[in-house]
Amino acid sequence: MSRRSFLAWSGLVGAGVALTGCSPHGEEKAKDEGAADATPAAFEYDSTHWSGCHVNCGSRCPLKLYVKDGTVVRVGNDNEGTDDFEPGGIYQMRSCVRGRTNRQRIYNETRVQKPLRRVEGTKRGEGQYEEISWDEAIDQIATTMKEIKDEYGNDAFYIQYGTGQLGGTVAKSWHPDKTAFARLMNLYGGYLRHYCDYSTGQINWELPLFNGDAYSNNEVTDLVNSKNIVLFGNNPANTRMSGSAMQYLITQVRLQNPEAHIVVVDPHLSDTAIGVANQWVPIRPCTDMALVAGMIHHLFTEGKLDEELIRSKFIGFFSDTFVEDVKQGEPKDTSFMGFDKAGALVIDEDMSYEAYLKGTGAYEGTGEKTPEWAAAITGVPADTIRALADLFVDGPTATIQGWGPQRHSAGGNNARAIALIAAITGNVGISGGGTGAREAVGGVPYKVATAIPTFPEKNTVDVCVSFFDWYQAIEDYQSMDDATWGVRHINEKGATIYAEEPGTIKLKAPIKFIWNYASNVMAGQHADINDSLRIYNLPDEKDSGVRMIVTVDCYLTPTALVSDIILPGTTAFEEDDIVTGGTAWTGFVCCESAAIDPLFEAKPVYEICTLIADKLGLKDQFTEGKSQLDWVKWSYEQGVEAGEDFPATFEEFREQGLFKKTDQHEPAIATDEKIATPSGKYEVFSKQAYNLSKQWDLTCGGYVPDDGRDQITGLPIYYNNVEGFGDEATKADYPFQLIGHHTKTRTHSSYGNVEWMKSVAPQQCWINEQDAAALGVENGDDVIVSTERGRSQLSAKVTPRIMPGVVSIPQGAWYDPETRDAATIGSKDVLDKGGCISVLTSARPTPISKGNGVHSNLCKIEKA
Ligand SMILES: Nc1nc2c(c(=O)[nH]1)N[C@H]1C(S)=C(S)[C@@H](COP(=O)(O)OP(=O)(O)OC[C@H]3O[C@@H](n4cnc5c(=O)[nH]c(N)nc54)[C@H](O)[C@@H]3O)O[C@H]1N2
Ligand SMILES: Nc1nc2c(c(=O)[nH]1)N[C@H]1C(S)=C(S)[C@@H](COP(=O)(O)OP(=O)(O)OC[C@H]3O[C@@H](n4cnc5c(=O)[nH]c(N)nc54)[C@H](O)[C@@H]3O)O[C@H]1N2
Ligand code: SF4
Ligand SMILES: [Mo]
Repeated sequence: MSRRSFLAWSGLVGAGVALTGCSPHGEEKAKDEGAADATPAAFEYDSTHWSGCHVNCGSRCPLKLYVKDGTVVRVGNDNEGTDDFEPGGIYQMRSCVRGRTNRQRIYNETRVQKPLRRVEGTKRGEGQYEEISWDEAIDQIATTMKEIKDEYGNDAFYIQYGTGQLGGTVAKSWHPDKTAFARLMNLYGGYLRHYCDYSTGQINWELPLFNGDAYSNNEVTDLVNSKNIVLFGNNPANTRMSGSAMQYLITQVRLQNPEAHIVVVDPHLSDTAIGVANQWVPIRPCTDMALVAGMIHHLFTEGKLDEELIRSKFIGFFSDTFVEDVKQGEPKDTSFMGFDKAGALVIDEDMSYEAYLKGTGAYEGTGEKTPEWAAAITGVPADTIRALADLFVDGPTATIQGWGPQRHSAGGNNARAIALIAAITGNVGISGGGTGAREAVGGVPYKVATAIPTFPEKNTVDVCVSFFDWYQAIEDYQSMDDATWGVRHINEKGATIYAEEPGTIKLKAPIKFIWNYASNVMAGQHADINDSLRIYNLPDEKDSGVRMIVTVDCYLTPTALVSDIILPGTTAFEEDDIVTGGTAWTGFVCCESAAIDPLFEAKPVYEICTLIADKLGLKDQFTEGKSQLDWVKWSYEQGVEAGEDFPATFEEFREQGLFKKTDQHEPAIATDEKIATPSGKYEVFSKQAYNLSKQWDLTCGGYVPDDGRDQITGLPIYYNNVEGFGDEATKADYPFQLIGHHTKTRTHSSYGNVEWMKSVAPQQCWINEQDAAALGVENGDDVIVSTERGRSQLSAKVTPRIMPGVVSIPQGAWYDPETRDAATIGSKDVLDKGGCISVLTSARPTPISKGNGVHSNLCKIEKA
């Protein structure tokens, strides 16, 4: 049956055609479908099924699949409801164009068809696999798990970050602690957990140093009340593309608030800037904190700041109260960073923001932070800085930061500084203003269960690592403690706790076993692929080297190819599940029914975990007698119990599939009544951060060179960060700042194997016209981009839409080395021909959050 569906589909595009390799046919087909839109009768189907796009753009759009003879013949979107954007309106949860291309994901040439095992004696990354049966695969996995548990205990197991099935409930892949694997592993005694994620690595911990909260902001619908809207590195035109999401909302804001002055501060002229902004302020990557200092210097010297507000609600700004101020900011217990049990870390010099602005006190000799000073660093003209600053005191002014600014080697200081300009100008807690965090998108949630129970209380592993640092736990777990790598305690509720004494929280075992479910992290979305390959191929010894990597994915991704066992996973369209979402005044729940049977030998992850549980003697506990569909029903029942107005029977609920609701609430306004910092005030100077700077070993136990380039600073100031604008030494060989924006054709690496998407916007390195001219590079020329870590080839997009000195490679393209030869695996000289930025990025952890500063890179460009 499955095989037949597959062939039937290939018949649709021309028999014998390589499905992803042949764009001409794909394109023709795309045109046919366009024509079909005008004449719906042009395609035939015998059933429709609600399903959804579960990848991690976050929107989880419902999709309607049309099936004929067991083959998906069309993927449509939500076409029920209206197009009205208003309180009480139920508008369509329309998917983006990627979602509509899912036939090319279901019937993709790269699908994993059978369980595969790495050929013995070959290296991870070489790509040599043999087919094995499901029985053999499950047996080998369970046997290895038992061995590892006996030798190392549960600390040696890791569930990798993976978001390809973020939208699922039973099939959920993110958060890893809410997955079927977490349920299985907790029943088995537990696994090493990680804190935070690739999205918000720095802002999550470092914005709260200033205001106690990384995520609250005014609901996006409130932007109709703003006089000015300033977006720092926020590009919803790319990152929130669904018809129900932010891009739609901000377009509505443009229409409904035509007077608003919208500014986008971004190194590249993003589609958001083009689509809705009045002004683009090009800025050098990771210099926003210098821009903010220049702005505040201007406002302060012009007397435009409200001194009373600052004295009552902020600490660490003024020199005269500084020493007393910071006493209030002392972390009181281990729920805060930098707890100083002995009370030894006393400050008696002036480290206030005022001193910083003036270049006095602790900052003697650093000069005044005038707009001219900021201009030299940021590349933003001083007059533009002054005019931008004035917008914040002529409000209400909304401040929103995307997560680009924080994904840098000093990104936490960016995040804090952007929130500082919003708060210090009195824009927090008012309609039309906002906190400077990312926008809040609202929504009216359905109270169904969105994850199966996972028994975290059974997890015996009480320490956790940063999401970004698992690689070090393969190579040298003994170097990892709280003061070197930010290892933390984790309690039954999953809350992380800091050390009472620096250096006392340690890992107990190396990572020996990794589950990769719906994750392309390990040879895709992490960083420094070459060094990662070296780490994956370390010999399996007592204290280092991984023993087994198991990947469950639909596709033979670069990460699958570093695994020992690859298991064919079903796509979301081949299983039953339930998904929720919504924005502004709406919410939806979609009860999804498998549109087709699993292709080839693919299995749903719940079934895979059940098979393993069975081998481990845990089947009954794992399933509680429930099938996947029973869990979907259970989720529905939770909704009924919580009072949702659902049909009386699950069968009717499932039959209808998509439910939407609405309310008429006023846009939520983020308040500053309760600030969850130690002082309860805005901490311009963070004593927590200052203490860490004294307590922590910023070389990460010797992993990072002792070059003073990683700093933890009490104030959110600009410093000469790793591979930043001021890194003159590295710039001698690698003169360009390289960032990597999230692009429209993919969600990370997902959809990266869809020919229709590739044909719309090929993978290209954005480079300014002046820079290209100097290099003799023309639009469309192939270039090789290299950093100290690797080389990648792709074509150049020569454009005025990126500032000179900066280049950007859209992140998420599939790593495609010119050779997978065993002898050169992990070599920096191997050329990647996929345009994959992760060959170029650095795995050096950020100083406070131990996260991913992957937008901070210096590179050189050569014509290929
Ligand atoms: N189409 C699509 N949508 C997605 C995703 C995807 O891969 N594809 N991924 C989803 C996920 S999981 C996430 S976390 C979000 C990611 O959302 P973001 O993290 O916000 O996306 P980025 O593109 O990394 O960064 C946003 C902007 O910041 C700019 N930028 C980079 N560095 C700086 C800086 O130092 N200062 C300033 N001012 N700007 C800077 C970039 O040029 C970019 O335009 O998007 C989500 N949506
Ligand atoms: N340089 C750089 N790196 C980055 C970022 C950046 O901005 N720059 N952004 C980071 C961010 S914000 C994030 S969130 C991460 C995302 O990193 P990942 O979570 O790895 O995201 P994807 O690349 O989308 O990989 C998802 C995987 O799930 C698989 N998958 C999709 N659907 C299914 C399914 O139904 N079943 C199964 N079994 N598998 C499925 C896909 O094939 C794919 O291999 O990347 C991070 N990496
Ligand atoms: S990728 Fe597109 S279809 Fe999928 S959830 Fe995101 S916006 Fe929706
Ligand atoms: Mo993300």
